[in-house]
Amino acid sequence: MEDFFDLYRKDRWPTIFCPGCGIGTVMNCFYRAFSELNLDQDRVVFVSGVGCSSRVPGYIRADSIHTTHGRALAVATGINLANPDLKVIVFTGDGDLGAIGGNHFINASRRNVEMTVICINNNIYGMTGGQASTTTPYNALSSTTPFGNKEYPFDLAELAVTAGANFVARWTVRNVKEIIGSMKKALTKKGFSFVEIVSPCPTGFGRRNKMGDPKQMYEWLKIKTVRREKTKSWDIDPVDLNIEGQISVGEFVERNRPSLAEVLRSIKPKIEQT
Ligand SMILES: Cc1ncc(C[n+]2csc(CCOP(=O)(O)OP(=O)(O)O)c2C)c(N)n1
Ligand code: SF4
Repeated sequence: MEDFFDLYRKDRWPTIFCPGCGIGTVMNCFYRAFSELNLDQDRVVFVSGVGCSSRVPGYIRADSIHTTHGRALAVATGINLANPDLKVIVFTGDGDLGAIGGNHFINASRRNVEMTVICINNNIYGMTGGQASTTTPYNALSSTTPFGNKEYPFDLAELAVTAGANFVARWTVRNVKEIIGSMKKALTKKGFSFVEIVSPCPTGFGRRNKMGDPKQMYEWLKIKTVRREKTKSWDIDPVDLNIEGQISVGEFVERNRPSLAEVLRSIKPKIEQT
C-alpha cells in the first residue's frame, strides 16, 4: 500500500458514528497498523456482521462482505478454507461476536482458524438503541435492563485465550499506541488472532448510565484500566467488569499452534488399493 490515505473510502464520508463514539479511533488505529505493515489491499477480505462496529469495513478501500448479524466468523471461516492465500479480517461488536455469534467465536478460536478478529466492545447493542449485551456490566442500565443488569458479563479476551486462539490482546480506545502494536502482531500472526478494544458508546450506554459526556467516558476508561503486567487478569473477577470495577488490558497470550487450514493442507490421504 503506497499511502495511509489510500485505505480510506472517502466517498463514504461522513461516517454514521455519533460524536464521541470510539469506533473512529479504532478505525484510525487499524489504518495505521495496516499501512505500516504495507499489506496488499488486493489480498485482503474484510468480513463483518451487523452493528455500528461492523460498519468499519464500509470505510476501507478493499473487498468486503457485510454478512448477517452474528455470522461474520462463519463466513470468514469459509473464505479462509476456500482460499487460504487471502488474509481475512473481521470487524465485529460485543453483541455480534459474544451474543448471537458466541458459538462461532468459541469454535473459531478452538479451531484456530486463520483470521484476525477486531472486536469493538462498547458493552451494549449500540445500533439498535441500547439493549444489554453479553458484556454489559453487572447492574448497568440498558433499555432491556431498566432495573440494572442481573447477568454477569463475558470476558471476551479470556474466552478466546481459553478456547485456544494464537494471539489475544485487550486495550481501551485510550491506548492508541498499544492498539496499533497489537493489531500489527495480530495481522502478522498465523492462526486465530483477536484484539478486543473497550470503547465508549455515549449514545446507547453512557447517557443511560449517567456517565457524563464523551470526555468523561474517556476519563472513566482511564481510571478503570489496569495493566496485565501489574495484575493477572484472573485476579479481576469478571463480575468486577462493571461500572465500579476494573478493566484488565494487555497482551494475554501468544502461541504458535498450526492453523486449521495448515493442518488440513498437511493431510495426505492414504488410498487403499484393493
Ligand atoms: C438476526 C438478527 N438479529 C437481530 C438483529 C438486530 N441487530 C442489529 S445490530 C444488533 C446489535 C449490535 O450490537 P453490537 O454487535 O454490539 O454492535 P454495536 O452496534 O454496539 O457496535 C442487533 C441486535 C439483526 N440485524 N439480525
Ligand atoms: S450508537 Fe453508540 S456505538 Fe453506535 S455510533 Fe453511536 S456512539 Fe457509536
